[in-house]
Amino acid sequence: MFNRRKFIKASALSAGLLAVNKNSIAEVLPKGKSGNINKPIVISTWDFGVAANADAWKVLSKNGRSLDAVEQGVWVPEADENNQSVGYGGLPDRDGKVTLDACIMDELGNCGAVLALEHIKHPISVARKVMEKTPHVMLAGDGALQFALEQGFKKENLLTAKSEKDWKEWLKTAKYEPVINIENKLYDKAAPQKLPGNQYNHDTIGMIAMDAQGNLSGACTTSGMAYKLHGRIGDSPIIGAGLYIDNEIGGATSTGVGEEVVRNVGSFLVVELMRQGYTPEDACKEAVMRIIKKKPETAKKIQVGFLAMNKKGEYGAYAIQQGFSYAVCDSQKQDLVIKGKSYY
Ligand code: SD4
Repeated sequence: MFNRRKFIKASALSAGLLAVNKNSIAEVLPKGKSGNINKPIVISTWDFGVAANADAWKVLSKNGRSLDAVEQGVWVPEADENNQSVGYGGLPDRDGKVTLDACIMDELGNCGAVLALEHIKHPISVARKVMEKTPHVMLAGDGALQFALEQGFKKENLLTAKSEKDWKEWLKTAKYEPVINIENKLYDKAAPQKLPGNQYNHDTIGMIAMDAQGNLSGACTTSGMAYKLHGRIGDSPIIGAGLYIDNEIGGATSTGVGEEVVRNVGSFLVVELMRQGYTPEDACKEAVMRIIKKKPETAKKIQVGFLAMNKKGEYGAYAIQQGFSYAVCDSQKQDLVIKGKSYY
């Protein structure tokens, strides 16, 4: 964990000066002063981002690489069987198959993705292998599974008893009605919502980190819309839609109904708006406004949220509907949850 005393002392002494050992945590300065960069830092979508950020921080606080931080961070919800949104325990498609989407991107513009991958608990790590071990960016379905097995990943049953029960309940009506902010409803362990099985529909963790070297990486991983058509792919594994990193400018990720994000190439748009000088929050807001403008009637009924960070370590979010939250972990605070602003 970060040494707070050392940090306070160093910041007070240097009073904004950056003349400290390059690898020292004392280089981490509070944001808000011109020229200062808030790093290392990690942000991620929804309340469940707190636990994911904590594991990412283990890497970042030891001067590790942001790529390792985001991979390890999102392992937490991927492995959590109580999180019916990501990885193991995720809700299945309408045929009862858990199909996972994930992508990862580093500071050099390298990226990898898996689409509709079955039977592998950590799709983000398969996405990273696609990035590092193949000349390709995306692998889908059986091909992605075959590649994962060749890389030594273990084949597992990802459909838990709870998710199977919910799916069977859903089959009784088989209605497809996305519920707004379902991630938080599912995650609220203190007050679990007793939603009928046909209401669990969308879930994702998107994470962006900047390491002590100032390099940005991102990861996005999901079981997608619950009870989707078999083979349906959302925004989450699509570079530019569910995630985009440009190490000169910043990074963005999205959550919510992926179809609307894909239509607007949402995360790429957010990064390009930051390039034009928008703050992270304003860039996310503009991306949301494009979705609303294009399909105002659809937008009233769905949730889409964007989360972004720029090269100064400033961050912000904006969503169509109220209730979108995100988690922040930096040198000042490790378990911050922020309610993002929204249009409605
Ligand atoms: C998808 N964007 O598959 C994902 C789901 C999601 O919050 O993010 N839900 O469309």
